[in-house]
Amino acid sequence: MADKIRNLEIRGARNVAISAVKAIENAATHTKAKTAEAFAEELLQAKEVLYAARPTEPLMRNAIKWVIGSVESSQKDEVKALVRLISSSACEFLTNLERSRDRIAEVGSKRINNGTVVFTHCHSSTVTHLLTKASKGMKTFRVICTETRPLFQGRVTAREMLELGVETTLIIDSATRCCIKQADLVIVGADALTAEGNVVNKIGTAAIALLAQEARVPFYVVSELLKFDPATLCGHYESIEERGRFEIWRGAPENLVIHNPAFEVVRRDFIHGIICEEGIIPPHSVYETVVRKYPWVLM
Ligand code: RI2
Repeated sequence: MADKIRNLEIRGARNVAISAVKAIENAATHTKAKTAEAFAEELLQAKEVLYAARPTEPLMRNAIKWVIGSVESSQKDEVKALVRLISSSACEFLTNLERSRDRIAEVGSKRINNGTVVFTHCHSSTVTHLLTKASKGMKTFRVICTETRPLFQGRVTAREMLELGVETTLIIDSATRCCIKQADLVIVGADALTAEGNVVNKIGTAAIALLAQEARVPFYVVSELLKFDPATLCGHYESIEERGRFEIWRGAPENLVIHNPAFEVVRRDFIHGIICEEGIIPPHSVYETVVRKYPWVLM
């Protein structure tokens, strides 16, 4: 599973977290450990392998923390009982994640009316879930999506929108400035939320936020609160994954330096609101909302 996450067979913060939870559950179910200590050690190893798969994935880390935490805080010492505990906390986590996504769609789809033009970037399953909800609510709106170089995840969004019957326009990333004026709002996903209320998302998002501000188009981020990275509270920067040069130019001259960051930080000043399971909140209140809703994330 870690390999599939690393080579992007599984991608999108949510899908990555779901797969990691399933991998932990699978590892637990197939354990050969005879003692609780040996079982805990196996879980720790699985956690480290998954953590190392992609660095900018706080939702995955929080998910694993929740699932493994059930064993760490348990008094049980029979391995079979601990395996059952992993399965039930994995199931609980996935159910709550699904609920959060539905709640985000319910709240966010109210911002879309007949005739609204939505601008989006990359492919976020949370964004497309929201747009699906709006479309099934019989709203007729239009979507503009960027192709999102170098891996063109915007094409995935475009296909999904067309399948829904939504009028969709695909643009090259560098056409953002000339097209964003047509939009009524920008909605993008998130890979990480930081303690300062900044958002980390696919490379290109910060430029879109700047251009949205210039064009006076409201810029919204949809995100489960569990994308909050508690390490940012302690002064750490969210680490930004650097991807391989071949994604940009296969066969490039060897002495050419190619820089390929997968994500970047969008400063909270550019964000009108974070659409999360607690409603639409200002970015600077992300920390307080996480503390209230998920205190265990900070422990
Ligand atoms: P959901 C993606 O990154 C995009 O940056 C997207 O906005 C974000 O994950 C969140 O996606 P990548 O994994 O969790 O494709 O909303 O590099 O699906």
